[in-house]
Amino acid sequence: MADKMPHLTCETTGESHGPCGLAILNGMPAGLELDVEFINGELRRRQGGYGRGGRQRIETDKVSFLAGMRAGITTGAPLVMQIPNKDSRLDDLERTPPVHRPRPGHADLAGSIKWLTDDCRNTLERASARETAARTAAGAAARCLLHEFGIEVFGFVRTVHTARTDVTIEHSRLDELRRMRDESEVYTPDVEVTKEMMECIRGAKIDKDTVGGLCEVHVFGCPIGLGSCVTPTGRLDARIASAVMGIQAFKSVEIGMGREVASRRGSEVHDPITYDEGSRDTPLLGFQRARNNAGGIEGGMTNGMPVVVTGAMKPISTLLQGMPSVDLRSKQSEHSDYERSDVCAVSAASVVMENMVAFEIAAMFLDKFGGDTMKELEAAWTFYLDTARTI
Ligand code: EPS
Repeated sequence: MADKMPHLTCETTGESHGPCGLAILNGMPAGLELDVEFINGELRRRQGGYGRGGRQRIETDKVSFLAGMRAGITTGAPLVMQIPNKDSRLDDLERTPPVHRPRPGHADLAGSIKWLTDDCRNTLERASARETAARTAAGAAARCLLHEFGIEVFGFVRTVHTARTDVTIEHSRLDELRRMRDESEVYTPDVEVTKEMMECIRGAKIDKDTVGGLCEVHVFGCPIGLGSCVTPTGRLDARIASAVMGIQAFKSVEIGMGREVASRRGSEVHDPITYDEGSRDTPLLGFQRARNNAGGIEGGMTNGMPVVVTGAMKPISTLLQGMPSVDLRSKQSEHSDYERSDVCAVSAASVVMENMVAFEIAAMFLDKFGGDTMKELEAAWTFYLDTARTI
């Protein structure tokens, strides 16, 4: 089924040990002030989290704008964002040698066969989660647009291995939750569970192993009607699922109650609708929901409730103890090669996911209201909300 081109697109390029990562955004309206401090703050958060490897001590990720911006304001031209790599050494074959023993779980094996070589290096350089620096910058830029319309995004770590927080995320407590999350070394707004999660990571490190976990993202303030039910690819949940699964090492994504819906009755799953004239001015336009099992999306469209997304990250596939593998040249059994890596990168992944979900929301926002300029966007948004309130 044909779908119209989305207004906002992003492509990235760059190798983990090449000179830089680049993000190229098409479709940003002219007249948006980009908060460079905010974008760099997200890049800083992405570099953090207990369990990261040595690379993050080398890099200090900061964005520079190569095109599409003038004096801090978007021009409407493609926006090109660059993040330099200090650890740039791709052409130095001694320091960045060929890799012949693929790591189970990594792109190494499939990529080397796909590109018809016994050296996994080119594959792993591009498959590396270093690429997520560029994507985080892109998502954070898109968030600058969402800020203008009061849409807020909050991501955190729900689980690391067997440790889980049961914290509830409420819009009214967002500042406090953000502060707690930012004080936690694993980006979970729960002091006690932070310690448990760190213990899981520490234990894995001692055993030369790795651990994964669940990241959760909540989006507050979306108007009713972002996304569409008329084409499969126009569905917001489909776009979010694609964006989250597109993050390195993610193996599943769920919206709201997620796969739990399969084992419950309809009356337990669907969120009853009531009407309250007093909340006519909120994103709900008065149509209240006492619960949010749908995770804010019905029929592929926002329903005014917070959008809630959970993504599962597998344990990093680079294990210090190695895993049974074969040498691609000799076909003999060998342990997989070790590349410097992380024991756990779930905290960093929660920042990437937060910004990826934000990017998709911004893309859908522009699909519905977008024009060439922020002025047109604001006019379309105001017209829509004013008209929706008459229904
Ligand atoms: C990462 C940079 C990489 C890895 C990690 C994430 O840097 P390097 O390979 O030079 O240590 O630390 O990437 C992976 C886990 C992976 O599988 O490629 C980053 O900046 O996030």
